[in-house]
Amino acid sequence: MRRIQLTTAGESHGPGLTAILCGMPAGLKIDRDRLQQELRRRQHGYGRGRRMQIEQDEIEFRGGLRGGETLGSPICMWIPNRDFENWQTVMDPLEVDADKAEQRRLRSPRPGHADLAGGLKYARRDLRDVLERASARETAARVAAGAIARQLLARFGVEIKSGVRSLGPVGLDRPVPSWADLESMDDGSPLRAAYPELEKEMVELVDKAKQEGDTLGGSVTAIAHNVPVGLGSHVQWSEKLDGRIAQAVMSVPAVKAVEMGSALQVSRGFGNMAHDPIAFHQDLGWQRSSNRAGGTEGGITNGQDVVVTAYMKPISTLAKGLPSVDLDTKEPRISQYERSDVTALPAAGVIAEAMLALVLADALLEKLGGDSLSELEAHWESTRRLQRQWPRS
Ligand code: EPS
Repeated sequence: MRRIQLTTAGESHGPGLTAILCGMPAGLKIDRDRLQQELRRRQHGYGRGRRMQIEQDEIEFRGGLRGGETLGSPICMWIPNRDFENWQTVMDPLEVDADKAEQRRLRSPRPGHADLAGGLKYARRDLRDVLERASARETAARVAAGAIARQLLARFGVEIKSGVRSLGPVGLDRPVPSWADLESMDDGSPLRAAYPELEKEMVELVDKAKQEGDTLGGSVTAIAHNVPVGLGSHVQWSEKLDGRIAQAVMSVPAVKAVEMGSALQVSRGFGNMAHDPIAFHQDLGWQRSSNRAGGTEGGITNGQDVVVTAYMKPISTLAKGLPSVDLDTKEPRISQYERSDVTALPAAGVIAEAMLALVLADALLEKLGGDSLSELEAHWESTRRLQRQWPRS
């Protein structure tokens, strides 16, 4: 990112998570309740494990705000891990009980998780040292930071939503959902299905996977609505907004593919069915009759909804395990299991929203410049005026 920087810290069963968000303008009022609401949305979802009954992600601000308003300085947020009290002897930052740590040592890596590659890379005898940071627990910090970004975007009329488009094979034959689909779905339903009529079948599939000690993936679509024209740029590969969105969304744990708009569908057909016809309306301005591109052309937002779908592999921690090897004996040994989720797709949608918000806020700040919200708003007005006058100006 160019104007915003986000650093997170913290282990899954350590004392807690920190997010430090730099680059936000001064003068933005932060609604803590809305931020908490995002954290609650991330914790919700059918198929989550017992951990979600332990955690109650509560945000504490430790820097960057005064009286609920941003100061332009780094915003530091802290989310305690309630589970830490059950893990302190093993996960204390300064002193651990060697026997207990040995008992909880991870020594048969899970295929698909960071365990083996991370253990080799960082030369850790206990793969827990990798697991703890690779855990998707870290995404609570991202959602907190994303909630600040979306409060900035909201000042410029941008809204973001998401829904589960498919789970395993269920829903794969459906088109990528539209903003209208996401507006009419029930955000609080068990699986946050973008097509509510699929919810029952999805729930049954999660139950089946759970019974069999297995896991499930699928796809989630996040959409940003009312996005200003002109974020990102065609002039340099690294500035293309679709590339920046793809990187951010691909970084969501277990996401292995990212699609803008209806890319998969259009890649299978001819050009005459792949693009979004251009029209001009005297009162409404530039119009499109479809949005197959997903809101960017040439890496620049075109005023259409920004539509991104993330494809998530099934979670790699299976109750029944997967073929692996014991690090000490080098003998075959099924990968270790303590507890985990069957699927975290509903949460992945909320995390994808947060990542999209961070990228769009970054691109908005880059486009408009300014250190304070009032400066940004003044720049926004003049940009809009110039865009309305174009190409006469
Ligand atoms: C996770 C494993 C589970 C999830 C966790 C991510 O945790 P535990 O190992 O403690 O049962 O619940 O997700 C969260 C804690 C969270 O807040 O999302 C993993 O291995 O990625």
